[in-house]
Amino acid sequence: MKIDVVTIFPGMFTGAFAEGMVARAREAGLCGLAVHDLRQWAEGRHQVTDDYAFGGGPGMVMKPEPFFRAVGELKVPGGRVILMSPQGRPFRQALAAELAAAPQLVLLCGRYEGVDERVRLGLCDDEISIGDYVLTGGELPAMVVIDAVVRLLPGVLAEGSAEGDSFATGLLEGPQYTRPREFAGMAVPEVLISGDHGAVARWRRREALRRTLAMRPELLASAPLTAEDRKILAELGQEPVI
Ligand code: 9D3
Repeated sequence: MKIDVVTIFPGMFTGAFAEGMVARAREAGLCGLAVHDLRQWAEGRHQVTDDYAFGGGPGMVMKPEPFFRAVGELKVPGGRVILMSPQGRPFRQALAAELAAAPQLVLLCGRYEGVDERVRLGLCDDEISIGDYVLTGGELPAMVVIDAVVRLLPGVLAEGSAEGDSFATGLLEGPQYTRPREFAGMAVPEVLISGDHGAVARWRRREALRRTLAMRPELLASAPLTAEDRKILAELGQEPVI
């Protein structure tokens, strides 16, 4: 997988991917990441990438030509060109998994009031939003997409780690504990110290169901649930949520 980012603020990506899992994946040759300054494809001495909106109104619109030249140069066969945009498809774990199968992602980041519509119509395979809040540009969303996709690439995580992901199971994850056994007056639940692996697994499942019911009940509608899960949920529905 090769990821190419096109942005007028390439420096924003430096710190984000200088350390951590994406940096290690790059060092191990598991993915390539190149961040490109859109201005290199802009024209004139001032390398202008934006202009006034036709029809008037406040704010600037990003010009189409630099994006078309960038993609013309960067895209490889089978590559997916994605516009980061507040109007895009909501980014979820399933979309991250779909993107992880592509040979290349070209992520286009907008700024100002947006990007000329011809970029969306004539250049992009997808348009992605990371959620319903207003940011100042597509750079942070592109970093979010890169982080979520790169950890799914073969060899980046320990074998099997991605399968247990919350959202891959359709449920939130339950509580985790490490040493010490007692801290700030709070003890680690006895079952986790019992050595009874079956009891631990049942407890973890119950806690995952409890949390999902409390925090994200809408996830339960599409989570794959067993008859036993449904029984537990019925019981939890009676319990006061702490
Ligand atoms: C004036 C109307 N705004 C549209 C909602 C304009 C506008 C606001 C913010 C245009 C671009 C932006 C910058 N945001 C992004 O480029 C962006 C984004 C976001 O703001 N939220 C969630 N996901 C994304 S992906 C790209």
